[in-house]
Amino acid sequence: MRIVSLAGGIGGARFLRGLQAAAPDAELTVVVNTGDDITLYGLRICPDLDTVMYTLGGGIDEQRGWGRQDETFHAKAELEAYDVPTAWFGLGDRDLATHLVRRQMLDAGFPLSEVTRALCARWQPGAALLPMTDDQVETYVRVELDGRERAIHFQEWWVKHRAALPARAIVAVGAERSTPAPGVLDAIAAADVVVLPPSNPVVSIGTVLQVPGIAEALRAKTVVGVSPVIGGAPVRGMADACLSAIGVETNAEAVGRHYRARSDGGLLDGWLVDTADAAATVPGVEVRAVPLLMTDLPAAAAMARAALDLAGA
Ligand code: FO1
Repeated sequence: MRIVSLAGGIGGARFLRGLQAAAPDAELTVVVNTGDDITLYGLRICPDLDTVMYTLGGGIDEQRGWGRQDETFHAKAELEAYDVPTAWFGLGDRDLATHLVRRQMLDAGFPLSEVTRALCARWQPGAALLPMTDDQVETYVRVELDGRERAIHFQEWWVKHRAALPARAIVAVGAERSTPAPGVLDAIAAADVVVLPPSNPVVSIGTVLQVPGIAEALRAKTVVGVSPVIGGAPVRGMADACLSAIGVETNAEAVGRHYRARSDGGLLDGWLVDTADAAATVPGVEVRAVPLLMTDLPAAAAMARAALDLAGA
C-alpha cells in the first residue's frame, strides 16, 4: 500500500512513527513543511524536515520532541556570551552538523530535496522525505511589537515569544510562487491513501497546501485527517494561537471544517477526532471518534490504524 502524508513538526513526526508501526509494509512518502525554515549564521535550518528525519531515524530528543538526543548547547551558550541577537534559537551542537552539511550541499548547487535525500542516507527514516518545495518559502507573523506593527519570522514568534504575541496575520512568504518539489505530485497521484497527521493545521499542513498544485492533487485522492485538537485544546504546541490568527475556533469540528473548505470542499474524506469530540460533524466528511492522545508508540499506532481503517471505509 502506498501512503502519502503531509507533515510538520513534533506531533506529525510522532504520528508517522505510529503509522510505520501500523503499516510496516506500506511505502510511505512524507511531504514536509518548509515554511518554518530559517537562515541563521549562514546556515539553513529546516526544523520540520529535521524533526521528521530524526524522529523516524531514531535520533530525536524524545523529551523536547525536536533536535538530537544526548544534545549539548555549548555553541548556543557561546553565542549568548557574545550577545548575538538570535541566540534565543536553540542550536544544538550535534544538530549543527546537519545544518553544516545542508549549507555545504546547497552552496554546491544541490536542491533541498537532494540534500534531504543525502541526510536521510544516514538516518534511514524508512520513508521518503520530500520538502514540499525546493523553492524558498518562509512563514512570517504580523505582530505588534514595541508599539508598532512588524512582520517577524515564525521561529522568532514561536521560540523567542512563545507565540504569546497575538498574530495579526500568518503569511507563508513565497508560497504562491513556489512549485512542488520533484516527486511530490507523482507520490500523491500514486498514493492509495493520503493521511494528514495531527500537525499544526495552519503553519504546517496549511502551509504545504499553499504550494500551488498540492491541494488540487489531493482532491482526486482519499484523504483522512487526524485532529490536532482534543476537547477544545491543542494537544501540544500552540496551534490555538495559529488557529485564532485565521479565525478558526480551536476545536476538532472547526478544524475539520476548515480542512474541508480548502480547495473548495474537495480535500477531506474522513476526519478522526478524539472520543471527547464524538459529536463533531463535518458536512460531506465521515467523522470517527477514537482516543487521540498520542502518549506512546502503541497509542500512535492505534490512531494510525484507525485512520487507515477510516480511509478503507
Ligand atoms: N523549538 C523551541 O521551542 N525552542 C527552540 O530553541 C527550538 C530550536 C530548534 C532547533 C532546531 C530544530 O529543528 C527545531 C527547533 N525547535 C525549537 C522546534 C521548532 O521551532 C518547531 O518545532 C517547528 O518549527 C514547529 O513545527
